[in-house]
Amino acid sequence: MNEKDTVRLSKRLSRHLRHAPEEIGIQLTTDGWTDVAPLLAALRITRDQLDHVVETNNKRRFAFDETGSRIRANQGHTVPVELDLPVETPPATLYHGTVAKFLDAIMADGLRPMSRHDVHLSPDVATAVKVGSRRGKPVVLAVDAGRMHADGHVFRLSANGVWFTEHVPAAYLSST
Ligand code: HQG
Repeated sequence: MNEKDTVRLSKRLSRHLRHAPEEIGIQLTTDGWTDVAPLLAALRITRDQLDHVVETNNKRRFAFDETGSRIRANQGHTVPVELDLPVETPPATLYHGTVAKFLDAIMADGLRPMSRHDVHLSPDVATAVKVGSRRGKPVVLAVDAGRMHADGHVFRLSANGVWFTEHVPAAYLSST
């Protein structure tokens, strides 16, 4: 598969493993898994093609279970799933990439999960710049994760290095 086809398949997988499984007639378990065989049939792809996308994905967006017979998205769902991600102590500072038009609302209400399950935070500025760039000229906010953690906020870490928390009150945010 060339790069373009790989990215296209990655986007189809994200769509169906995070947002719209019913569109291709697959079902997700409560923890987000789906059987590989029906997925291959529904997407009309081979196991080799699926393996290639999972292995080469730049953000490790997908993971197989121990048996290799099930797959799930590591993060980013809008359908209800319980990923049971581990609670972890965050680094002192995390980052959130966004765009200027959201800043007034964010500084009034803090960071909210919007359509996802949690607020997504990045471990470094470069990653946050990429996240913000999806929507326009990126603006990166620093999150005082050390103080949030000390104040009792819970942080979870995905298999691909994205940090999650339920809400970041504006008092923990600053510009970078
Ligand atoms: C903004 C991609 C108004 C928030 C990325 C963001 C990430 C508010 C947008 C992952 C707000 C939500 C998630 C508030 C937050 N008022 N706007 N109170 N609080 N916002 O896409 O973080 O490539 O749901 O700043 O790389 O942009 O899909 O979240 O702009 O890891 O794997 O509301 O998606 O990963 O947008 O991105 P999103 P996000 P993948």
